[in-house]
Amino acid sequence: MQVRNDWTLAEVEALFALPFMDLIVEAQRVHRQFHAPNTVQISTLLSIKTGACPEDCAYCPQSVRYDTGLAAEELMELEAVAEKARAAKRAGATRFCMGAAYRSPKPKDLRKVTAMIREVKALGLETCATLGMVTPAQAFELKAAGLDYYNHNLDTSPQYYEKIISTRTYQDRLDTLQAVRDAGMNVCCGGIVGMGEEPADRAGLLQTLATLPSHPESVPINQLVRVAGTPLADTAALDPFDFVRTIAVARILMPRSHVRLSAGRGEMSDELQALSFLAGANSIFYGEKLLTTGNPDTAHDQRLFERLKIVAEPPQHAHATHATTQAATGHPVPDESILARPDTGPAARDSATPEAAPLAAIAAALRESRTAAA
Ligand code: SAM
Ligand code: DTB
Ligand code: SF4
Repeated sequence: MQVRNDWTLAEVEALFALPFMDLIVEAQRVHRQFHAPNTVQISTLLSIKTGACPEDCAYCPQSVRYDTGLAAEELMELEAVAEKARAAKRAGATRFCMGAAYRSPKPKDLRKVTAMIREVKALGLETCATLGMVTPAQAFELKAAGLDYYNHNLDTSPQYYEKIISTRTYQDRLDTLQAVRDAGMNVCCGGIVGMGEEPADRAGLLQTLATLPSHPESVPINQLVRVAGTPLADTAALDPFDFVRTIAVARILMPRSHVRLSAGRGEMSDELQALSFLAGANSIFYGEKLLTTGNPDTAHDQRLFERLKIVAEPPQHAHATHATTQAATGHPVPDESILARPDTGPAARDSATPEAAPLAAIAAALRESRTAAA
């Protein structure tokens, strides 16, 4: 059995159609096969260039086309970015994500951003950037500067996409993802739910992600942040259980990936976030701001982690060191982060990840568990 890249839409829709409890139990079972339980990866976002974006993404407060009251800001200076990255590290983040409101970066901007990447990397943080569309040459430039992850979202299903963005195509996005892959970077790619899409569109988004030649290492599931002035400002709220279902299905389809409980946490109860972790989310954005909108207070998040006994995942490049040293000494490796760390067992199981069960096996397991319970 393999981690699958051939999921059909019918299979994805069948997962969405499972009774909620069955879906969550199955997602948590898959989660524990592939990931350390109770462990969440912590990223911090910084908008390094804000607003005045020429694109027309209907959800986005940064588009120049919508009056959202947002003050545009030029590309930040290197030292200011480094200071924010140091603060994120002190607060416990292990990855620093730099976002820019570009359609695609211009050569002089890319030179400045690569300098930022070098600086952030030198702090011992994992680096991530989201700068819009990039060419293969630009992707190689970013990789050479030390960029670990490139975030570029598909946002929604191929069908619903044209209702949301007209200034670039779905294929443009797939081309950027291919360029990022070919340059040897980790791919961070997900979407937004709660944009008025149908359930079939959530299935279509996840099926597209799960049938990419290799799954994105990181899959952010954003709940739309409804910003006044954008065309989606008055969209009806998504049923929270449908949000959790989306997380659970992403977890089952892409078992090795980190699924990020991304934008929208500011409007979620602690209980809904806990349910999302139970459904297989194992990454968050941490810090009081996303790009332009709010995120929970760090103190609140730390308290939530304590209450749930969730611990922060060490950076991927530290995993080998962490696991190796622990195996050699028999003791967990201390970490300077202020967030708690696992005190039992290695945090990651990525060296010996078992394979995913196909849908037929999932269905059989569910039938068996129902019979056993009857
Ligand atoms: N400009 C670049 C681009 O679009 O590729 C990078 C920055 S853009 C803000 C990054 C992602 O943020 C978008 O693809 C979208 O998924 C997400 N995003 C933007 N506004 C959002 C909102 N109001 N709610 C949820 N997610 C949002
Ligand atoms: C992603 O999937 N979500 C983040 C990050 N990638 C760049 C952005 C969320 C933005 C939410 C709206 C804002 O703060 O502007
Ligand atoms: Fe621009 Fe990115 Fe916002 Fe679209 S999502 S308007 S490309 S900043």
